Amino acid sequence: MINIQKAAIIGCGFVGASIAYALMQKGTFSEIVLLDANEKKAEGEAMDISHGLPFAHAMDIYAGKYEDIRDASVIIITAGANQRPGETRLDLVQKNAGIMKSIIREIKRVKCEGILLIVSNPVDILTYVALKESGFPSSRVIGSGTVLDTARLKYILSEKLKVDSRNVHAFIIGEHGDSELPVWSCANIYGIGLGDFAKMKGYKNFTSEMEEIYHAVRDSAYEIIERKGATYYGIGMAAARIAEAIVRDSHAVVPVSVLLNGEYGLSDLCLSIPAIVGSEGAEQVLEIAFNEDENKKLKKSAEELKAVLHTIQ
Ligand code: 6V0
Repeated sequence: MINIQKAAIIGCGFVGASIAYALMQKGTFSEIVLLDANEKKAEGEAMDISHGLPFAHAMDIYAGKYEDIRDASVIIITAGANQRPGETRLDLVQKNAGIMKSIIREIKRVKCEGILLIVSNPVDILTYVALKESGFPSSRVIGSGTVLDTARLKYILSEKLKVDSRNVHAFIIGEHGDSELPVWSCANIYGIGLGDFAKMKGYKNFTSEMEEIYHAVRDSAYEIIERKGATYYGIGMAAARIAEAIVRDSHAVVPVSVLLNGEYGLSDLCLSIPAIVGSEGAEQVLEIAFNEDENKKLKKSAEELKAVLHTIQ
């Protein structure tokens, strides 16, 4: 039996702890189980986050074992090694794919029936690995994908246009990484086309700004890592948003990483496309009429991901 009010977070480093903290503040769940290969770390995070409860919502946050997560409705996986000096990106893929497989084997051993939300990088590759290893239906295995990149796009657009970021409707698709792309053809501010809104704000031509904004979004992680070594607050809120859509069955449209099955002429890989997310996970992958340039760039992003997928043992 699934307990819809219960979440599990596997991997309690910077990212796992930030997701737990965001979920605690939002009061999304009544029970959160933290798991880490380093048990003391999970215990310490559970203690520290619990001390914020008197200022938030009543719930139970504790360090546990796989047996404790059997009935969790959402299992968020952030475990993974970080790149070490001298290590290539492909080395990291092999290492994190190995970690992901071992975690999924444990999840299967205890017969979890919840939705898997993959956050570890490279997220599209690891979502595919988790899907294949688990044998779960594709709706039950989703990656955080470009939900964070989309938030970055909305934020940067809102700063440029001096408008509330919640009024900005724009999204990023494809790989969560260098080949991702913005879907400018769908971008609008409160229903007003991006170009028209930019004109209202005094821009004669917004095209060069758009290119600059895309680069700022794509390179955000590099810029943050250069300054503070890791990124975790933004993804904390992004993952909490996805978990909230599942637990509240809100049918939210979010650009999560999902298995493609012929949509956009692509199949047998996971990448980000806006999907409807509710208690069943990714209920529907939306087939949107992107323009020719966007379709071309999406195909290129898929090709790059496929090339990496072929290297996984
Ligand atoms: P971190 O702070 O090193 O934490 C990783 C944690 O995983 C550590 O506490 C480890 O002990 C734990 N761990 C390792 N192996 C296992 C295992 N087999 N079982 C349980 N726990 C294990 O890294 P950080 O939290 O900064 O990042 C975690 C992952 O998130 C990395 O792969 C990042 O690249 C990725 N991010 C993904 C983002 C996204 O948008 N999808 C954004 C930021 C980071």
